[in-house]
Amino acid sequence: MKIFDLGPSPTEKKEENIMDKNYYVTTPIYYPSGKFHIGTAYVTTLADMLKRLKKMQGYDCLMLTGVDEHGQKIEDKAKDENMSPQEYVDVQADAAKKLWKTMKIDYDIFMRTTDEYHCKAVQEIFERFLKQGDIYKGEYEGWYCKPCESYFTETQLVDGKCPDCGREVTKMKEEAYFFNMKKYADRLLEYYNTHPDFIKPEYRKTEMINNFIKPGLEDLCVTRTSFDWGIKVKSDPKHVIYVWLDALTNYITALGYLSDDDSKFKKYWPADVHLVGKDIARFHLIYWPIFLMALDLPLPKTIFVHNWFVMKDGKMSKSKGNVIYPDQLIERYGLDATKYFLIRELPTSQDGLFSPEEFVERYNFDLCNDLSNLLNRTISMVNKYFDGKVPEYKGLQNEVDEDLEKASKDAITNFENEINNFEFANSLKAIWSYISRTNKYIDETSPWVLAKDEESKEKLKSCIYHLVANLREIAILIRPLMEDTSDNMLRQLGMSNNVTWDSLKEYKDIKNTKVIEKGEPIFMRLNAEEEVEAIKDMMKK
Ligand code: ME8
Repeated sequence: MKIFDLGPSPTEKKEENIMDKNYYVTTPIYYPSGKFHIGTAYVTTLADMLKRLKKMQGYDCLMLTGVDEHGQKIEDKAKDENMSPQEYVDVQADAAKKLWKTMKIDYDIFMRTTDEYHCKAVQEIFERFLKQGDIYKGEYEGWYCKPCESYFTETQLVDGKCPDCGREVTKMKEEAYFFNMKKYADRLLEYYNTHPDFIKPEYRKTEMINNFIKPGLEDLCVTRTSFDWGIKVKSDPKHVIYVWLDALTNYITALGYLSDDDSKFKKYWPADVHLVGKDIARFHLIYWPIFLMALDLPLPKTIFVHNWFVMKDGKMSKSKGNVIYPDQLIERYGLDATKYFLIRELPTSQDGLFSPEEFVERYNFDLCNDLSNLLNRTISMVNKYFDGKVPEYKGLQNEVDEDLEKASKDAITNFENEINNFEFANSLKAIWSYISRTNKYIDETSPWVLAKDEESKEKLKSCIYHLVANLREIAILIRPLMEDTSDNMLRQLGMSNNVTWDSLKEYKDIKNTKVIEKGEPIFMRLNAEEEVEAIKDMMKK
């Protein structure tokens, strides 16, 4: 029985539009320069959540992540470690994969830019740009930021320092190839203006226009001769291709673009969403679309720019001793609590704060008090009043039931709306306000009072049914982010974990269900003081 209409399911949509059944989500490919902290783990967690959600909704999904292995930074790092660059990146790529395994990240492709098929495609793309006249040879003189591997003009510097990372820059001159960005500036602006979903959130578009496009796009230097570790220009091998041209194209080479088998490219391109951090917005919102225009390829449907996790004393850095790594949190508090915190605490409008106090508070209030206790109280009442057997749906007994069912419907709509608006922290807020509403329902209906009077038996059945139905719905809603918790909840409720997004339509259909005899807390209350100290210790290590 369908109780509310979620619109056509993707399976129904398939017939209408064959393109709609695919979903391609990407993370940036990481610099393999050491352990990933919680900030860097954020975007992969988010991509994984979106992929799992779309998968539950019936889409054919593909998630791409990987490592960005070329460039001077990597060459230098390898030297520091007494390794060849290839040895260094091999070790780092394994470490990245290990973390994603710990975090149960369900990626489909792990890109390594040192892979031969990628290098070959990048070389071909470069030659095509040369042939088309988009790339020309010249001489470059400018202010170079080594960590960012970027040149800047005098006017782009901020207080004489790199505008991206704030570090020292040096004056350098070299023969180089340039990409004629100016040629595409008007087309890019036109594209921004005619595609409102292209850049999210909207304010990032304004930043690009005001800071880079309006003042006049500079042509981009796309080769280097000052180092070796990169993809060589086929027709002029003393030049190495600029790491960003190499890295950005991974989104299409990973799908087999320019390879013998480009079936994935045909199926999944253009990407539904590229997720990128604010520091790399310019590369994705300006250079990448221009490269794609030059290749005559469609642009990704959306590029979502996220903010950063910062600490009370500013950016995370080893020298400040304020770095926190996801595996440390996972080991002590579990995967789902860690992922919940990451998505819940990073708003779309500003940076998010990581503090040990906040982490412990979210754990104790949201996960333990609100969610875990709701499950526990419900299971114990089903056992106490009905020997563990969940009563069947009894219809609405009163206004409170009516209000609760409306809340159930709203929770799904609100969650989906927030996701569609790229408000991921708010999407969790929507679920948790539903959890609070359900907790309040227990107080409003006072089942322990209903249980005393035989005449209110039907009301008691309805009350317990609603609690179980809400918990089942909550388990489905949190599933894209917290699958283990969702599994655990469904198991305790005596239900199958074989659920899809469409299962949300079965709110009134729960039948023949028996909950477990004794509920098991899914999150145990933490001793706040002790745990705040424990997290502070992790940061010092
Ligand atoms: O930028 N909070 O790689 P990367 C949130 N190789 N996100 C953070 C963060 C923080 N504190 N610190 C870093 C690169 N990030 C390039 C990408 S894509 C074609 C090439 C994010 O390893 C950062 O914003 O430096 C970026 O999105 C991601 O971590 C990887 O950063």
